[in-house]
Amino acid sequence: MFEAVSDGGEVTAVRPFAGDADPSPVLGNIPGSVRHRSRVTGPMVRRGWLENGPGPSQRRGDDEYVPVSWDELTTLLANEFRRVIDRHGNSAIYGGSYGWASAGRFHHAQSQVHRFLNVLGGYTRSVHSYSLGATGVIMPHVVGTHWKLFARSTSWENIAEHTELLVSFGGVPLKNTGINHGGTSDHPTRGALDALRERGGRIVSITPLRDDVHGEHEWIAPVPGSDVALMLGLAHTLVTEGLHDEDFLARYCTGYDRFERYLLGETDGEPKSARWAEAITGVPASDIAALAREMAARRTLVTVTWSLQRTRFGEQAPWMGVTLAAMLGEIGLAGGGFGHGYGSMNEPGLAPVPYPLPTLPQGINPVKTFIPVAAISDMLLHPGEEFDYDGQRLTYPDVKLVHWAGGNPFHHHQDIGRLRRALTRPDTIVVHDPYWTPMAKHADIVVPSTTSLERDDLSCTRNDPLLVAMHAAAPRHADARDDYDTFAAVSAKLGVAERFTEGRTAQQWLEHLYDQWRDWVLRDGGEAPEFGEFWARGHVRMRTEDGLVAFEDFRRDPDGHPLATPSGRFEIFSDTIDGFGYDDCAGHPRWYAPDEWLGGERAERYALHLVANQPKTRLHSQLDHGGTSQASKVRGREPIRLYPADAAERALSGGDVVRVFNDRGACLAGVVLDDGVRRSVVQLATGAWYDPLDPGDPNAMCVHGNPNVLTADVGASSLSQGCTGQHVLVEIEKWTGDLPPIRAYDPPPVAAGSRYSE
Ligand SMILES: Nc1nc2c(c(=O)[nH]1)N[C@H]1C(S)=C(S)[C@@H](COP(=O)(O)OP(=O)(O)OC[C@H]3O[C@@H](n4cnc5c(=O)[nH]c(N)nc54)[C@H](O)[C@@H]3O)O[C@H]1N2
Ligand SMILES: Nc1nc2c(c(=O)[nH]1)N[C@H]1C(S)=C(S)[C@@H](COP(=O)(O)OP(=O)(O)OC[C@H]3O[C@@H](n4cnc5c(=O)[nH]c(N)nc54)[C@H](O)[C@@H]3O)O[C@H]1N2
Ligand SMILES: [Mo]
Repeated sequence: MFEAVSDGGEVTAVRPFAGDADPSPVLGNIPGSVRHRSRVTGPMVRRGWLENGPGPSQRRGDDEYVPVSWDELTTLLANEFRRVIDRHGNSAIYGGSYGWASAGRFHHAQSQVHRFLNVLGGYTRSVHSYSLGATGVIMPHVVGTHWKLFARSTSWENIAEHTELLVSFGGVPLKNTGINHGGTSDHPTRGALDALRERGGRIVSITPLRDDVHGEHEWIAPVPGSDVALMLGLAHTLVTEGLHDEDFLARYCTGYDRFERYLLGETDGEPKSARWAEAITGVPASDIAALAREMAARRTLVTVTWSLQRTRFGEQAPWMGVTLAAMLGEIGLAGGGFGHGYGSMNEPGLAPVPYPLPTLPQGINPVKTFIPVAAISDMLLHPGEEFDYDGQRLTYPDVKLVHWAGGNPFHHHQDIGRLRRALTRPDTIVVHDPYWTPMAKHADIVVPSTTSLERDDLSCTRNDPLLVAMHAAAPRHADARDDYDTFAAVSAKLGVAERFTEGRTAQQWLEHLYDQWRDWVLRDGGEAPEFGEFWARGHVRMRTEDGLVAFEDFRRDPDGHPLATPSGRFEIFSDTIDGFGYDDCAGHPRWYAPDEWLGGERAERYALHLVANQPKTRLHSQLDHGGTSQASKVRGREPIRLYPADAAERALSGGDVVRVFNDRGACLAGVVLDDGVRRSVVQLATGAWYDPLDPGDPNAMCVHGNPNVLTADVGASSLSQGCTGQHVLVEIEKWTGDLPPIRAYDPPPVAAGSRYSE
């Protein structure tokens, strides 16, 4: 949350929200963003599509755009929806439209597009997120929920006061806690960790990057992707030394005994001892055993960041994390137990609001076809084929129209070369975005959206006490429109305007959603002013449930407050998952060696493990052209951090531009040396806008540094099919050719003297 200072139609400065203990540096990207040259200035249609009509095309990403009027654009859209629905049915529309778009409860792009497509009779949707693809499927089987693990987690105050030992897989990176969807008014993480240490608490951070925890802590850097082996080594020490809590395991868990047989090697002849773990993780067995003993001796919180499940076999780390915490027996006690996502977002540890938030109703989708969200390329490339998902055999639909509003698949999806081939298949691609992102440059119909800075809206999020009046800070840029207005206009052409708008203007919707929310507050015994007063005041404070301890009720009364699992207990062994018979996700957590890791054969060809984590300097790809993001670039390229000795072996120095490559693709990046990076690991954040050297070649090198030209497009497992973009093996070499210019933020070629500009 911030206050915008504007001048001449542009936001020129932002001030963090008053009272925010630790505002996010990402705010520095906002000034200058409204009128940036990468804005889409008006409705545009790809020339090939305009001239030849809908159909598969190799020209996407390498064509000229023709400006059209808003009336032409909405007519083209209405006709194309009618054609696709009449000829192919609603399941031929893919409207998953994954992405973060921007804050604001009413103008939220995904809610808008889903509501619109439901009014038209529905669409093929997507389930779960790139954030939590594996967790979203596994944790309901294991703990009966996934979102409550974050939204109703043990509070930061409680951790600061009671945790003696914080053992964090993935660290607690402050860089990520700047962010929460819907805006966030305070950032308590830094203060809580400092307070924990001042009290004598200790932090052990298990991660390839030392700066995943700020300040003093113990850093353990196992081979990336080997955390489950490390956890098993810890668990093995607990059992063999009699340090596990048998009462807890018997009372609150099911299936521990079957897991224990695996742990002790009774099922496969291989005890998962600390020594066994040392061979896989590179962490000395004595350190593993010592840590296990300390964990048993002190009030310990085991946390797992979301990054660990954004990998192949990603289900295993959170499952094994819960199992380890269950063996320690402190789940449900102050400062102890299990956490998932501390340091992944400014959500775990923050107090939730007890009633619903203002929400645009999305309507009902009568189409039952869906895909796991990260199966987008697979779906487009393999219509009619079957695949596994959470115990079901599903079939990919034959999608003709792809509709995206508020996301950037060129940021979020893996193996961009494959994605580009997939995007040649549909008849029509529609993209709403304020900016000429790479996805917009692959669209047939480009709808210029306003940014949240150009609209009035309401902002809030589940784990923040404030509901904020977002006053527009600048007039609409050029010929951009609110997505709501576009959908209303297309609905009108299709004769369903009343169902989409319910007769309300955007302003009336804000008041309506506010009034509905106000009723909930008043019924809860709280206070909230009338809309007019709220709007003038700027924000209103909501009640929050402070001081939560996760699973406290369950611990106190497991029969009265059972978990929503088949057994009502933590499922260390799940009969349900076991019954699926998958060879990549068994009935209990176990170690699987991935392909993209230093311990396998592939590392002989590509000897560096690339961690493609979240960027410190922006939110995903958003405002990559902004001040904070640009300040981090090295000769215009995304920084790649590496260990000095790894650089020396390749004759590289800080400031060099390198080619990062494997058999899927290549990108350029700028070297930053850092001895806080584990040996043989390199770190290249996501979010540099894809910038192909030759836009006509799907396998072109990205001259800017987008790691998703390198990542593998494979699901976490048959269970979840979750995104695995966090890890990939690469090699790097010095770039000795001419340095290609960065064209990522330039608009594509636009036809001159068009009908529209005349
Ligand atoms: N390799 C690798 N890949 C990853 C990850 C990883 O760890 N490694 N992480 C993944 C994760 S966790 C996530 S969440 C995804 C994020 O992927 P995305 O959410 O797709 O990324 P964003 O850059 O946030 O894209 C949001 C888009 O919405 C647009 N937008 C903003 N406001 C509006 C609006 O009002 N209307 C419209 N129509 N558009 C708007 C922005 O300009 C931007 O293009 O990436 C995933 N990809
Ligand atoms: N500044 C900023 N903050 C963000 C976002 C952003 O784009 N920018 N995106 C937000 C979103 S949508 C999400 S989903 C969350 C994502 O939250 P996460 O997925 O937790 O975030 P990452 O930064 O990808 O990863 C966190 C850390 O995990 C470590 N790590 C990677 N691989 C391994 C491994 O194999 N083992 C261990 N032990 N550690 C490993 C890395 O060092 C990395 O810094 O972040 C949110 N916060
Ligand atoms: Mo995410």
